[in-house]
Amino acid sequence: MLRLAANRSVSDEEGEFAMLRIRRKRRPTEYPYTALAEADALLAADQPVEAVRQLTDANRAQRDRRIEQRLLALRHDAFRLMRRSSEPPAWPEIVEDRFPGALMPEIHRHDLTVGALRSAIRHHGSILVRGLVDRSDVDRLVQDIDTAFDAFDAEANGEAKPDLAGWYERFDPDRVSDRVRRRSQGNLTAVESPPTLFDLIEILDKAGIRQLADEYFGEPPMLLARKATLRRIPHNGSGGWHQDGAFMGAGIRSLNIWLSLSHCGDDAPGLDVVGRRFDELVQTGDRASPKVGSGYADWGVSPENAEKAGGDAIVRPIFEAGDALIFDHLLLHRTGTDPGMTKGRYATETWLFAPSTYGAMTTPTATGYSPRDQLPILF
Ligand SMILES: O=C(O)CCC(=O)C(=O)O
Repeated sequence: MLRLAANRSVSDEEGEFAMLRIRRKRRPTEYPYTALAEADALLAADQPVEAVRQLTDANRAQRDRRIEQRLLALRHDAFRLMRRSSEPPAWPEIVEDRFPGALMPEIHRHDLTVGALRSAIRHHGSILVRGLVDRSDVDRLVQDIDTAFDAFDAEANGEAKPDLAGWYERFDPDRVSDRVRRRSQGNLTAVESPPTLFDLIEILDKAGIRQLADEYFGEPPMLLARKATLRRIPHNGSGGWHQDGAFMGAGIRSLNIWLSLSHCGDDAPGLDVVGRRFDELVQTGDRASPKVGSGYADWGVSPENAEKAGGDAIVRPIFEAGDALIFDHLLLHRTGTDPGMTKGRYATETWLFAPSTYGAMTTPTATGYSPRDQLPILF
């Protein structure tokens, strides 16, 4: 018998190749490979949205980390491949104020319509929606956030924890976020935990957010991958006044679904909000402005300028778990803290975006890199 390498014969090698062939042949007939192969075929046929829909159905029926990872990659591909108009749909010019006198209009989830949303944002800057998400979904997201943070920490400390596999995965297209600093402030990017992202999208869908955002924008919403955030901030967590449009681009169309996952605003950090509509950016770049979120000081607004812009209209609502504040990139706000607070707070921040306004989010440079680009992906 022909010897190939120490202690290996042709029949050994043939046996291995045969096993490989069997494994390869068997793959497409087993879950999740069947579902993944179908999604690949749809992507090759230029149907990424259908591929995301089918993989979502498959994962809903049987959760699988490989599907959740592939879904994220597909969402990213889908935005890059989609044919986008650069003409934003016309918005109504005249919008009635349905909440005269309110600093922060407040409604129950059952009354959340596109008319109420548009009216509140156009005239007051935001809308507080009570009970947007129910208790079991709140519990699921809190558990997901804890697991995602554990997975991030395990990876950062070089610990192998097989039970946490897939719960933290670096999203490579984001080449700029300082993950360690964000984590130290109690923040993790939602797309970097594909199982959490899956649940978050499912839960917001169930709450009617997809349809609402679609009607509001007049086009299907995209999700801003660099900006969607899981928050587990400590009792003394803080953040300065800002408008997100200062670093995303003031000319975009956006909606942030800020979802509280624990009681906050009195004993735990909530949100301070200027209860007014701004149609443009207020003065930034003040030397006194603190560093905020993933932004830089020149995007923040100093307390003095915030006070000047809306001092008599600053509100700090009390949120219960499941309540949401919906606003856009022009709302002036900050994390609302007091030295006497004793509890931490869980929340998610989901920024949705109208794809026809992508041009206003990019500032082309010689290298092609745009620091404003928050990496939209299919929602
Ligand atoms: O959760 C927080 O404390 C800050 C939220 C925020 O700044 C935002 O949603 O843009």
